[in-house]
Amino acid sequence: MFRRVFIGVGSNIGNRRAYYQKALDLMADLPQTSIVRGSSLYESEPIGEAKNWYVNGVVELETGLSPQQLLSRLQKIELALGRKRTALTKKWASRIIDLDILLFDTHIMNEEQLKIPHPEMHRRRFVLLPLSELAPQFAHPLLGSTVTELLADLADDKQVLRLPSNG
Ligand code: PH2
Ligand code: MG
Ligand code: MG
Repeated sequence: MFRRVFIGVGSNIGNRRAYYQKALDLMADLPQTSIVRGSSLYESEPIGEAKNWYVNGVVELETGLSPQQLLSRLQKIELALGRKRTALTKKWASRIIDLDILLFDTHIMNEEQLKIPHPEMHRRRFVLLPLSELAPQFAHPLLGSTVTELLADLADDKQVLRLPSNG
């Protein structure tokens, strides 16, 4: 059975757009998985201690992988792109690439290694803005509000700026 999944993508070190594109290419190569659509890219003010601004976006996948299988594949892609293991343990550290499962259909999971929906997604403009391009009416499985509603209620005042698509 194929599931509709949304992945949050972020990079704030080095050639951020190149890492972003490479991550997309590697996700497209995953077994039983295809990319449905990608959002525009955004440049976003960092939340947390990192100083570099991020390039952020959201990618919609269709996958026959389980949530655990997908998580482990995404972690392999992060490492293949050169993300350091130390950065995996430091929550707010800068990173070459960060691939987060935001939504996995309407699944709810609350395991130590994998919480779905992503526990911070409804509080982050850099997630909700790109997600609203792809799935504005998608209801958050725990909160019931749509992405559009979450965006309207958002307290996050950090800047999130859409990048030109060819720039
Ligand atoms: N990711 C974080 C912490 N802070 N800030 C922005 N703007 N974008 C991110 O992707 C991001 C962040 C932890 O994953
Ligand atoms: Mg993250
Ligand atoms: Mg992550």
